[in-house]
Amino acid sequence: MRNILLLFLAAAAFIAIGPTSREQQVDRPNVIYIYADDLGYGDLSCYGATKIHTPNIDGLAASGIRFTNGHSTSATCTPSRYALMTGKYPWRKKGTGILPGDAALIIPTDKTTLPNLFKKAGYKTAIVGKWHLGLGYAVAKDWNGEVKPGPNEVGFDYSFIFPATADRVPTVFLENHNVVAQDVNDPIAVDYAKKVGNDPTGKEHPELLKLKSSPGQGHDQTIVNGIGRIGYMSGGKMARWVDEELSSTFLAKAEDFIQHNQKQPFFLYYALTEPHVPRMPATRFKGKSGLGLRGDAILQLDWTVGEIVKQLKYLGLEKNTMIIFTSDNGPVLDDGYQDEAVTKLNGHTPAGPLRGGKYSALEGGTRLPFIIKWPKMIKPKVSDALVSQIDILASFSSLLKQPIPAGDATDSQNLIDTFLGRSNKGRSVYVEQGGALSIVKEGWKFITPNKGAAYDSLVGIETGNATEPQLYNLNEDIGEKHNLANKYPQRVKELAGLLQQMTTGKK
Ligand code: NG6
Ligand code: CA
Repeated sequence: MRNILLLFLAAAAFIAIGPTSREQQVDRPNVIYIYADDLGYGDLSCYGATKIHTPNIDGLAASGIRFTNGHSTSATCTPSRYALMTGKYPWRKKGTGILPGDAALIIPTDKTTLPNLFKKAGYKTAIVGKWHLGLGYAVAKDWNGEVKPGPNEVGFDYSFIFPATADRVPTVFLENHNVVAQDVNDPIAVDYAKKVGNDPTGKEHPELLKLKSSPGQGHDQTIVNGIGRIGYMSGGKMARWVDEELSSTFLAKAEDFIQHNQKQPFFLYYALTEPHVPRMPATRFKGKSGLGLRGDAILQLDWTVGEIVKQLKYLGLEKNTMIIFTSDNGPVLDDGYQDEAVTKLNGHTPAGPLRGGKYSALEGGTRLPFIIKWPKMIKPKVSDALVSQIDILASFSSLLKQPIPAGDATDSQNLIDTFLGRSNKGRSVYVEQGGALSIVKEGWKFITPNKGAAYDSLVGIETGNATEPQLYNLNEDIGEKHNLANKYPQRVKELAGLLQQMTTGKK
């Protein structure tokens, strides 16, 4: 009887998943989206860096497509990630700026998101790494119970994250809904307005710091692992991360997920923290680059990518796994800590030929390394098409044949042929968000006039702000050196009008 039952179950399983699933496995790649944090256009040797060598990421570029005009939507983290997840421009929605570590979730749980699109297509989905899109329903929440909604509610089957940035409290990991290694006898409290508990702060006790904060930038509240953070926390002594172990912890979790899901299509959103501040790589990388801790963190990032590729090869998954490698915003040297990024720069140019960097409306803010490798389908090449992370959602909707309901992901364009190298046509119109909004149309870029300072002296970056209109011909002037607004007033008018129409719906 038992044998008959087993036979019946096996037959039923074959009918249910047999041929279709095999076909799907051939068609459908595993997808690993590797997101660096604050990595600039000029930070990799495959993008022209000569003072630092990144052989593993160069390897992705050599066997895949290296985009020279690939973008995030924004020059900071939260909005870029919001766009990637939702397929909507972040500037359309209030509250999508850089979030504190105790913010509520800003991604809708009832709309199409990148992970739930994959899930609908039968993929196993996971996020490992930095989240920075808020958790729970409100700022006030209990970090000692289940913290939700969060990544699991927006489409990730599995999540292993830290909540915000490496420089913000709480400095803990969450695995699905719970803080890892929490202790009922040492509950965690978090506050961004006032001090909680008795932990020393960087402001009161600078002598306890192993990494000094930069004057005038903050990062001098609760000290964790010898580093002053933004925000106050108490408790959770066992749960607090050690910065030097962040990267290897995420790597181990990513490898576990790949290992466990090797027999079915999976989507892994692997959001690394390098080279965001505080740059505190594993001890074995310290001093290795000669460019200070920022360079060392980039070497750690490159090594990590190499480990993932190695694992895919070992499991026989390399051929049918698509790796997308990019960054959430442009580079910054002094982002709050005196870590020698400035003093040991040694001629390295983190933004390459671009002007500006993180926070900036200039190209350095959103034009980033952007590489896609999928050995089975993609032939190596360099593509100059204008592509954005916001287009990943609609492009996978097309590849996986999962239609997007009306009203969702409305800013995302299907560029799957461009992402797979079958076409060189990118977007014709694109909006970039630095402090000010810019619009690019067919290689011409207009930056909205505004009153902000032209130079942010705290971080040492040109912001792109100017009271007069700016117009650049990016096809000939990638470094935005020649403002052509006076020469082409008609073009300025056209682009300003188009941007206004896109942002306000009015002509
Ligand atoms: C800024 C922080 C900076 C960094 C950034 C977020 C100050 C003065 N600076 O506000 O250190 O944390 O936010 O970076 O607080 S991002 O890559 O996540 O957008
Ligand atoms: Ca970032």
